[in-house]
Amino acid sequence: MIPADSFREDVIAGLSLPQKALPPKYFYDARGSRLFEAICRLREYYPTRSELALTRGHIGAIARFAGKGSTLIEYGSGESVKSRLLIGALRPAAYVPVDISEHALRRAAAKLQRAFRWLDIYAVHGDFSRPLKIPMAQGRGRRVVYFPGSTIGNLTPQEAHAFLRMTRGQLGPQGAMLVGVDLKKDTALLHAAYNDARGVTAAFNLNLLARINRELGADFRLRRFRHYAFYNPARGRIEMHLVSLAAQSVDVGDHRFAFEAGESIHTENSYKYSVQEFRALAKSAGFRGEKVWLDPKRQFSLHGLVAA
Ligand code: SAH
Ligand code: AVI
Repeated sequence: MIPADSFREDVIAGLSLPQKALPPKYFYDARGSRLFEAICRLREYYPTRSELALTRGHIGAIARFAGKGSTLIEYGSGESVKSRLLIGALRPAAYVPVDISEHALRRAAAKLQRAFRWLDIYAVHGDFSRPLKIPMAQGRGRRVVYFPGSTIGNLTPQEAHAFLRMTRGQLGPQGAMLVGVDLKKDTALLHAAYNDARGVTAAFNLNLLARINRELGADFRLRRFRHYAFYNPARGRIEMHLVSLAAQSVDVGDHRFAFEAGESIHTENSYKYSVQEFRALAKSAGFRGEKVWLDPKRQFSLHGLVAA
């Protein structure tokens, strides 16, 4: 379970910073998860299509790398769409999807169970940025951690390093990891992917304020904030912000926060890595980059990592 108090504490702490900020893991309430699923189907949002294409194109080699009959653990499993391809090819002994969004997790697990009746599924509702108890059925083969979607890009490089180190410990010397990582590319393509014409990404970003209003009794007026996303080439990341359109104050429970016109709340980073940059990060966390697969347009990468 995600304690309600941590949400309140994180929101108050984030809005008290000189550059106001909110953790992106809170995007994913039931509506947020549905909006993210809609983003994945947008013309402009290439990462999902690219990763699906590369997974389909290299599924044989990916399955040989990961090995059959393993325990497949997926962090940030969401709809578990890409996992279907992997499950079909790997025929794992068990599948452990982990997600902070209970709604997305339960829906995906029920759908998967209908599609793969022979599969043991242990759905874990939890936050992968904190120590988590993962049910590790004994004698269920090698452990393989799957972390697709470039969700690792939503962590800072320091957080990504800590996450990889933790996973390295969980996997043991025989385990393997498959990580989907969005590549650095033409900034116009990046800009379009986070500024779609239909405004779905804007709705996804603003939904965070709606969630804070509903769950924490806050009074954000959504029309007074605008979605703003841009690529920061010096940091190698997309930054998403919500910009206050006017001088205003907002109450979150007993706390009042003042906004100047033009002041922003930083809601998400989405880091983009070259193949070499990500391999170096994985190496610093105790992994060896053994394989890397790219889609035909070379927009997205899937890294096959083993313990160094
Ligand atoms: N793997 C899917 C979904 C990616 S979206 C894909 O590739 O399309 C990111 C997913 O990670 C969402 O389902 C979200 O609910 C989950 N998530 C984000 N932060 C999380 C955290 N700290 N702990 C657990 N799940 C998290
Ligand atoms: C889940 N994550 C990898 C997405 C991304 O691209 O950073 C979340 C997202 N934010 C805006 N659009 C999609």
